[in-house]
Amino acid sequence: MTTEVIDIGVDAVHTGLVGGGFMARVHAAAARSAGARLTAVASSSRDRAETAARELGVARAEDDAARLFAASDVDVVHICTPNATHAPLAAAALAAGKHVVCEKPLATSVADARALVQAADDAGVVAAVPFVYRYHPMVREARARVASGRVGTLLTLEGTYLQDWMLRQDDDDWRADAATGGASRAFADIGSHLCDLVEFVTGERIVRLAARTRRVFDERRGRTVTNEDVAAVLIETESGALGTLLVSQMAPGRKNALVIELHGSRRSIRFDQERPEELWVGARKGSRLTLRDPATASPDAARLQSLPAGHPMGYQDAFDGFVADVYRAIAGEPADGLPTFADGVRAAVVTDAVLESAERRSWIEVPA
Ligand code: SOE
Repeated sequence: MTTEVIDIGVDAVHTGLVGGGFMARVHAAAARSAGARLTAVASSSRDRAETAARELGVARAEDDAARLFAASDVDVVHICTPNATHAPLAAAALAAGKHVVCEKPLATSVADARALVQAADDAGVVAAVPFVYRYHPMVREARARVASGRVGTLLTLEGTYLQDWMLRQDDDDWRADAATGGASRAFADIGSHLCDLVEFVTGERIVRLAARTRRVFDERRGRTVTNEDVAAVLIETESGALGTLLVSQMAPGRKNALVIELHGSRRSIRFDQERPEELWVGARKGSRLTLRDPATASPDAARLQSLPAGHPMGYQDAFDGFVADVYRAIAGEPADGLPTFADGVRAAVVTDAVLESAERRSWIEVPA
């Protein structure tokens, strides 16, 4: 079955998708909202590809990603497949000269992630990783306030990213299999978002860390599990700020609870991904809850507000903002704060440091 696609004009970006799961749906919706024409979807079998095409409303189904990379009616490829396939698929798409959006983790090793940055540079294309929480307007507001000095010198910070979809032993997913998911699961999957946000908002690198990880179940549905369910990390940033990060996919009732709270010498600031319209600004006197409002926001936060104040924006809007910026970059327009493959390398470096620290039970210097 094919679905009719509305051609919105010769200037539309032509998008191809690889993968047909939850993330592919989010990418497809974002691509459409950015005005792209979705031309094809590839998956690992004919059956899966046709199901994905039907569900995503894409006209052409391919059971071989290579055909999608070779297609002349595809400008940009979105890779939404299991982690271990990201690097080879992204490398092949870049070799074919396509712009690439690759789900995180960009690769399951630092070396592979670095090779992709080089390949993207050589190809001269846009290569982005969806660290999409950067696209919540109130995250930009927090970042602008830190950059302007309103928060003061960073003293401490606290970050948590909690989910519960792996709580029970019979909860299973390809991410729990090191062969498809990689050596790290919870940290690579969601801790990477948290570290990206901490560094993006503070403008500071994490320079050293001490981590403990925990695997609650060694086996899930007959599958031997070797990667972690939980990670707790002490961190120090380049200015000497100290912080803690807690990452778990086994926290009952927490669905996608990403929170960062920064404490500066003048103000504190707190962003909660499940309450994305708000920013808590703490002060010794007069703490306030600031609501999203284009009329009062910093220019960077205002530019990402596709809806007026009081009309709540959320996860999909952040994704839409990210993909719109990718397509802006493809058109040669500015896209401030776009997370690129270099940010994918950074996430791989921090993830490696967490695993190494947990294994050696010691502090680790995180390479720049
Ligand atoms: C699953 O943990 C997941 O879908 C992540 O892979 C995403 O990156 C996150 O945004 C939501 O949770």
